[in-house]
Amino acid sequence: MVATTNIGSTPSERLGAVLRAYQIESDITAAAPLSGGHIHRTWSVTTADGRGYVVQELNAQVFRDLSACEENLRRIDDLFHLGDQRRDITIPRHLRTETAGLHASLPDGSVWRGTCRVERSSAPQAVRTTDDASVVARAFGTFATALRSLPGGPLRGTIPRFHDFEWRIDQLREARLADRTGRASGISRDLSDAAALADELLEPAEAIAANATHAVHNDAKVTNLLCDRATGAARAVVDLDTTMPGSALVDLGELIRSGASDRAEDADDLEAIEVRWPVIEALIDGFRDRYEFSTAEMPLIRYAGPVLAVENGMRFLADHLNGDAYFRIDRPGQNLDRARTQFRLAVELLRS
Ligand code: GN1
Ligand code: MG
Repeated sequence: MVATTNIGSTPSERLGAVLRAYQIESDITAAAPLSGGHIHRTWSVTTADGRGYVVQELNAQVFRDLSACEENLRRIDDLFHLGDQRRDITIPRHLRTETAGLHASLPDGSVWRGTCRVERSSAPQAVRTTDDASVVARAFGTFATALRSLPGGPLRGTIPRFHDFEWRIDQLREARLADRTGRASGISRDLSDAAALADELLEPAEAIAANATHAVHNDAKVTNLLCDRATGAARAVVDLDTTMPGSALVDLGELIRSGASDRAEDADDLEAIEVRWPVIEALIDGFRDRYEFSTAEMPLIRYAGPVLAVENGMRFLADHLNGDAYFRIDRPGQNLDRARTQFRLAVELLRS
């Protein structure tokens, strides 16, 4: 169900229109963009009555089935807010429109989603210590286990073939052949690195996909957890649009590829990228502390990080070839740097 409302032209007028769609009439006193996501645009908004919200303008090119997202999010919201609340993590509570919809659409065609802000929390930019690693991995393990008790059958798929490794290989090959931006000849070394790594990891990637039988987060980057600013304790798992059937090994792999190094995802000093084995161990132990892998999954744990690094690397490289149409960039060459970082991480992770 989508609500419409009048819209102004400046950003804060648009944000005001979004809040009114959620029946929030109090004036906005502060609004700040939240950086980090590559797909949606996100703002933190404070109103005159002292309340805080997070609103997102959704990228409907990437999420083409917004009704699947909305249905899933409603069920996940109910699980965390109406069901058993004794877990040590939650998710931000979704705002509802007058007709109880989660999405609000403005007359300019934009579609929005809002949640209550989780106060006194922030997303850590990186895992600094093994203790940080345990906190974040336990939180995502708890999230995956909580989803096992979701009533009402499987969640809907929100993006088709999202973690289909072989399809990501095909997409990269197509991008190289189409060469829409003429960039292919300048990155032949990266393309051959990608091909070699993809070849090495195709078999474990397919074994991981064969275990894709439960609802998981599917984008379990370490920055998708909000932690208490004072204590560092996990508070809320965020960025739930891709929570759909998948493999918990994918979530663990995302944690490893995003937490293994203390360098940024788009670092350009590749030589400085080192993987921190004690951190990786803490990520694996923390996740397993809260989520029980099957015996078939256990031998695949060691491949989870490299598989997800290469999968993301292939996606970044394909997007670089396609003219940066999918992942938002702040500077030219950023998707190429992101791809190189992922391939470098995979090589380091495979040294074990
Ligand atoms: C995207 O928007 P964000 O940063 O949460 C992407 C993930 C990638 C990630 C890489 C829907 O997530 O799959 O792993 O970038 N999300 C989508 O940082 O494609
Ligand atoms: Mg995401």
